[in-house]
Amino acid sequence: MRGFTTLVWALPALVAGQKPQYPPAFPANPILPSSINYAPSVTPNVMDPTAPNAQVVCPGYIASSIEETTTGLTADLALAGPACSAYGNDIKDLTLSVQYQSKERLAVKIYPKHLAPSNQSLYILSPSLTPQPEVQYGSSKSASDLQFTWTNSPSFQFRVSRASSGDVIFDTYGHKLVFEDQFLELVTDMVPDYNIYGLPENLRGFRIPNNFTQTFWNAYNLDNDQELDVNSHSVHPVYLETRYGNGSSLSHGVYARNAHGQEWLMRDSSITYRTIGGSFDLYFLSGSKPADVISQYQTGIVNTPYLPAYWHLGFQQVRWGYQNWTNLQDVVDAYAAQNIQLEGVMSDLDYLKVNRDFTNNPGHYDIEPGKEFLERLHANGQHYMPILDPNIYVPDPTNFSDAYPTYDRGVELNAYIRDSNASYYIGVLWPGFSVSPDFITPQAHQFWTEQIIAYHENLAFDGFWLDVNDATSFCTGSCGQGRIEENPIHYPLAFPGDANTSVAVDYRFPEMFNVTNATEAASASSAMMSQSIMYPTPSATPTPTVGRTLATPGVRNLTYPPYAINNFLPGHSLQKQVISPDATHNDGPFNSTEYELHNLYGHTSGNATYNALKAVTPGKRPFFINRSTFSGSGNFSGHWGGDTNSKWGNMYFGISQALQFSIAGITYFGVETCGFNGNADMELCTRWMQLSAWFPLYRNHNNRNTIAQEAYRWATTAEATRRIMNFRYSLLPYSYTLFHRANVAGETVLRALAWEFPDDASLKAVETQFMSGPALLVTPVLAPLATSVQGVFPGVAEGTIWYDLYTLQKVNAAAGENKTLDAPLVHQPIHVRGGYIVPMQSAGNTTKTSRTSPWSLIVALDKNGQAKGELYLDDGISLAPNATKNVEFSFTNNTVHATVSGEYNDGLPLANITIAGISSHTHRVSVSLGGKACNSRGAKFDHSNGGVLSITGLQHATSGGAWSGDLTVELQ
Ligand code: MIG
Repeated sequence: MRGFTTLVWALPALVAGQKPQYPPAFPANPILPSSINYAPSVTPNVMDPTAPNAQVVCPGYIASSIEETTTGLTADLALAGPACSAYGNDIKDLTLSVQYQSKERLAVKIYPKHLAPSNQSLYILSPSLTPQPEVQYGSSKSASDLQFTWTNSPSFQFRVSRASSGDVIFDTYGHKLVFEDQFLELVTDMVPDYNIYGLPENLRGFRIPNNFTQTFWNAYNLDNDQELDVNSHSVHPVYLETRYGNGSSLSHGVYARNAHGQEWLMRDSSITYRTIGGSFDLYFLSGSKPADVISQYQTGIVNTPYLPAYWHLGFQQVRWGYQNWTNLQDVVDAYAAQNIQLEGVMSDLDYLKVNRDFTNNPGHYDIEPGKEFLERLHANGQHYMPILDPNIYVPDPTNFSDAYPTYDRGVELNAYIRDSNASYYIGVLWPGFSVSPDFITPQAHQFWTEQIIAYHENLAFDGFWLDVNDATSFCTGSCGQGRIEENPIHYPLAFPGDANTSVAVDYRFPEMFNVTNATEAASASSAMMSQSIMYPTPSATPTPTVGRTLATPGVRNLTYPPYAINNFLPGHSLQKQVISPDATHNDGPFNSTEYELHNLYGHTSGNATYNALKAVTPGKRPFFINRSTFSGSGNFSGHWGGDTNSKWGNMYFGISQALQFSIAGITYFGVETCGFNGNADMELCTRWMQLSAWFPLYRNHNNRNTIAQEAYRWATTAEATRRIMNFRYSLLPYSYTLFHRANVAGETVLRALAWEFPDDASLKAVETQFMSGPALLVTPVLAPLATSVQGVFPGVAEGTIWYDLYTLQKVNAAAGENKTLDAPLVHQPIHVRGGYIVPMQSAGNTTKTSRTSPWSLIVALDKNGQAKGELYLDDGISLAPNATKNVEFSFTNNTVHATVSGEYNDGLPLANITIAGISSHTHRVSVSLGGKACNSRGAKFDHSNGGVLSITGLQHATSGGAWSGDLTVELQ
């Protein structure tokens, strides 16, 4: 038994009733020295007061040979003076192309005029990597909402403005254009106190501050993955800007299609956009409401989010440290025993043999018992999704028993990324020295698909979550070169849960635990102290600092480019903890390097995984969530919000993170409920289970070295979870319809208050409340020790009525009032907006059984006594369903109308209609379906709950299927 388990047991009250979580068997591999992970430090440019200012030292460009057409213009741009070589080699001749691509979209591209085919990939981001929209048929300058103007004095500058009002939305006048091989810069003036949103991924507030530097370089920090305000796992260079005035607002969007390392410097009156390569490939979207901008970005540029399968909307449990199938079965059984819905369980690395892809950990996760486990799970309508890492273990060639056919197959296909010496790039990840499939090549896709299909033949898993495609490596450079005989090597960092290390047990608890559980908190902190004394963290050996590198004519410095972005990892180097930027791809003459493609590794590996999963179950929608994403990833993947901490603040920022990703078109998003690192306590976990119940991806995930936090671990958490899941599962028809709207029209599932009520400037920074679709307002409790919460009720000044979803009683709130709402621990305030009809089915224990319940409607009346809503139905699993159904609901003249189109019929009756905000005293209804009168015998009416009319027992009238034809229910 590992020594640290005694420390766990030093916290008796915390672990009462819990099974110990042992780390998985890991052979006593040699441990790599931590020096293998050192990379020289750099000083980020934004912290270097001596760094040259390109706006001062560079000459700018002059435009000539302008050619205008009806859809735009082209011009030559020539460097307007001697090269400045600020942070690279100036490109002397550029091409400008302006395209009025559609009424709402204007594209401005600036790229080198003379491009040798062999270095094309350095500058032009191929449309095969992420969508690049073209001019739409019928577009023209005269029909555009946007206008492009430019000048040559004193050098080339441009503006984008709104045609109707002349408002300038992007303005480089007064600033120079800088275009070097390793540095591009563009500055736009901004209005005072500008409101911009988006630019994921970054854990920060919803409205981006006007003094903020956003660095984009995908990275993963094992020690503190969820640091605020820094670069993270994804890159989406898109923002939404809203300008308020005179009781209304106008919004527009800007997308900069460039995947290089980059920085956006938000300053008081300007934004400076800098990249370390590529070209300017800018898209301006005219809005003019936030929802329009988001939809224009998704439908017009990156493609809309995929439609999840119905079951993806159920709740998922995972933790790092589930030892074996029995352990997973126990979790499944415990959820069932506690009567809490569980749609799926996931495995972390534990299921793999020494962390090698497509294997099974012998004695723990053997295939035969796995098959039995999966059969039981599937029979219950539940699912199993293991983790997958995109790195392949390199076996020790001198040790026959270390053979790993998966690796050999990749070699045969030439499927791996290379180092600059043409051999494979060998980094370090969980299994030891490993290579990485080169997902920009067809052979890597073939390799991946073959492996995934073969693995699925052994074990009928239901999807993947793809991790560490940031692309992580725990050493600097191709460190395994010449050393693979040492494999399987143990990577150089302390692994959470590794015995005899400072991270064997994570003793951290959420804030206020010391107040609510003082004795245990004291025992945890003394245990933490003794662990850190016993196993001190080795102090980092200081690394030399590389001074600012200078531009070298004709050569790019891939690992230490002259402009240093503020990568948050220790030392800031671009080589830190990732596949090094000088690694090379197998794309023939292009010789692409990771320098250009780093931020796309998650996107391309994700795409390969999604396609492989489609091949595994042809015609069905794969379950796939991706750790690292880029613009366009939402079309095939979901995303989890990283290794968040069990802290109240982390839970809080998850809301903003979800809204950021909604802008970016990654709809299937969720965070690690109850927190990943550190220990959750009952209260935090309860509030977090409530909050995440609104996030599309609803999963509870936990690190290896912390106490268990499944929703059934604490009685109060279990009770609160049952209550909120009852809503989540009853509302599945409503949320699935939202997903359908996202898929067909780029609408979002989660919405900021500012998007639903765009003219109310007081909502511009609200990040403590949000909406699920247009009808539901969520006011989560985000602080410890609270029994109430404050929230606003938007639109009240214009007559919007809100109803408490639990009681359907009208909220009595004044315009702008920050109203205090009761929120005891098991309760989360939810409100429904007058004017909306919400279709529901009562919750079963899985999404599948929920789908067999009779229908019910909540009709929440607006100030005119009216409401509307919609419902989309299909089989919930097919990529191209052979039948669908759309139902449009309305309530007018005391009648519910449901107008249907499409052939899908679930045969389920409509049982209940609950109308909120009604005064009439009905005792009879007349129902007609498909034009025929129905017998409504059995209907019951209840007016006893003031202003609410409950009609129950309607099922007899619509027994052949409520939506089998147009339906009317008239109150009489
Ligand atoms: O190297 O698999 O975000 O969910 O549990 C990365 C172990 C480690 C990071 C993932 C997390 C997962 C963990 N992984």
